[in-house]
Amino acid sequence: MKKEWFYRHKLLLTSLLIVVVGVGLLASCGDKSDEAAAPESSGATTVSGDAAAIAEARGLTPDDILAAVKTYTPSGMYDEYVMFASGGHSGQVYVVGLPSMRVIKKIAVFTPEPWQGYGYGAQDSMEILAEGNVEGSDREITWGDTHHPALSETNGDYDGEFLFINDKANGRVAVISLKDFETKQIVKNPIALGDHGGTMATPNTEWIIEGGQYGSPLGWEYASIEDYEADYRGMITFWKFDRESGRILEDQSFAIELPPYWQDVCDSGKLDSEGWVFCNSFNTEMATGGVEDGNPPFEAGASQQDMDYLHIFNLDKAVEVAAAGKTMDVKGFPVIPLDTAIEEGLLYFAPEPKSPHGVDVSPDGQFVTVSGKLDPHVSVYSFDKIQDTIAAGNFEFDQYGVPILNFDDVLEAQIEVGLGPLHTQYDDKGYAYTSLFLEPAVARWTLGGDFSDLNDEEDWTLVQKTPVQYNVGHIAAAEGDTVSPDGKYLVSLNKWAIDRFLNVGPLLPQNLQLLDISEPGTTMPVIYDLPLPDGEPHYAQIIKADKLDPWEVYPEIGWNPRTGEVDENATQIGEERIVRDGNNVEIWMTAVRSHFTPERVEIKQGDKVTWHITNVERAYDATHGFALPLYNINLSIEPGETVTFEFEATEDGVFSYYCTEFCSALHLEMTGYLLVEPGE
Ligand code: CUK
Ligand code: CUA
Repeated sequence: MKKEWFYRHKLLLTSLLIVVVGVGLLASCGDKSDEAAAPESSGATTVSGDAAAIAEARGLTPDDILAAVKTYTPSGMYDEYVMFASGGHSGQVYVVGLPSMRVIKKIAVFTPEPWQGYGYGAQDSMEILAEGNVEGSDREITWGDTHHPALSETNGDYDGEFLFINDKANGRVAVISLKDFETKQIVKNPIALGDHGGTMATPNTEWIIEGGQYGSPLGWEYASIEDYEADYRGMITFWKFDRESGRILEDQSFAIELPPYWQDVCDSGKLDSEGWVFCNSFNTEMATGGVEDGNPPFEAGASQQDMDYLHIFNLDKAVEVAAAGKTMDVKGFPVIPLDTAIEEGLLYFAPEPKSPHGVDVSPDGQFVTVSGKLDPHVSVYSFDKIQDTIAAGNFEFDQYGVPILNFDDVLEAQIEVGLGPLHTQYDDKGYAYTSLFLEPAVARWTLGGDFSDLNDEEDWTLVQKTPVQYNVGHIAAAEGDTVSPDGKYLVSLNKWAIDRFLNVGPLLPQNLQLLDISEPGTTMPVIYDLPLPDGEPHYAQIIKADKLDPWEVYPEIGWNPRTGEVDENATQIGEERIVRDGNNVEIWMTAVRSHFTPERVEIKQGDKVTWHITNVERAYDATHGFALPLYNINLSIEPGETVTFEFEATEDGVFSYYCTEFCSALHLEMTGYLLVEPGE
């Protein structure tokens, strides 16, 4: 059957290959950014029949070949886009090139990671991880559940400087510098143990949004679940970000107390709606579980009502109210009380159908798209209508006194897109895209308003669906959260992968599928499958690669990546030394191909050791590792970097330390002895 088909299409295949290669050759003669310098063509000029034969042998269709041509990235050619995908409960972030879908890096964030020497002795990483522990608790938290990466923005466009990400499990937010793709800071939310509506950045990254999820007493003090409505609360936190220091300023941040509905995903307003923030909620029923006591289970109890509440925040005003000190203190953190938020006009609700999940502001800031998991429509709210309705002051109120805007007054359109709509993205052609978890598919529909002029299609109409494999959560479009999306590519972050890859046992990878959305109309093919062998990547953001400008090596020898300056213990060649002061031993070491200096460190059991290593290399990619057995020390020292680690020499014996990166032909000789003489 397949064979027959092939012969019928052989001519088409061959001509397609010839066209494709011809185009490729033309492109390779054309302008190419110096960054994307590819190796010279090897001189082959025609496609022999071999390519068609290979395609036949592999059972490839013309569409497959087209997909390959769109994504195949020869050795040395660079990708056009970079995707930052959450690593879910791996507590990390993945860096993926588009369109090749090659995984380029992972970034350790909430979880120790040995390759990067993150959390295995290196003081800077130990301190960052420790920042994420809960104050007043001696428990160490060594993982996180990352959901929503947010690139820093300038005037609503990704600027390539910083990345933020939340930890849903423990209510934390991390700051990553895109100069070295390393985590610089973790802040623990003092008033909540979990979060979900984070992270999102405001259009100039003044504020990082962290919305809550499961209701709990603020500060998680014990309160009986029977007193849920009285004692449990929701929250949203606004973290002040300081671009110059590259840090969240905890003492300039604040939260707003909310009713104990389960706040879900949030998005920042932009352009027209800049200064406003939108979050979904579900379980406005305030179900408290207890199926074992005869209560409705959560999945039913939290889905009884037809409507939940879109939360609409006036952030600009909230900042003023917080600055005026109209806050209460929860665990040392300023929280605007719910009553104050209502009085000051910081918080409004709009009904939203039905168990909503995604909320996404359109590129012009004019529309807010909400998807109800149990409703086949997306509901699109107009920001202007929201403003008019607020100004008219015609409200109902929920049981906590929060003003509720009339649904029909603020709704712009409802589009039936399919089953289980979750998240929406936008492109440059006036389309919106919504993931359909249950179908599973990605739906393309026309966004009305200013965008509709670009299309022949009707406003607010479903145009097409592309099936994906399988159940899709978020989707991410190129520059899709900015004021000027690029279109071109969309990645479907699928939760189920069942028959897409070889069987690797009961735990499967996630399937990230690349869709080509460059053609208007009804074409939107899947062109690549990336199995991601790690925690579930909930959301991703995709930035044009040329907006990133990371360092190749650290700016100066002795750089401390945490402080962003030369470390006081930076050690140049010739300055290496071991200094003893009582039973404190301090070591200043250098690493360069292919030796550590010193190569022998002799100490006594019980000594307190402080050890600094400076990689004095200036060559790109000349990273050295440092591994010390039994003491659980493992470092990655990038060119120019100074790393410090400390330990107490409780164990005597002979310990070979060695470099873990195969850095030169004599890498195996890059080693040394730590000799710990037994104490009395
Ligand atoms: S969430 Cu996981 S698919 Cu945390 Cu944004 Cu929707
Ligand atoms: Cu340095 Cu191997």
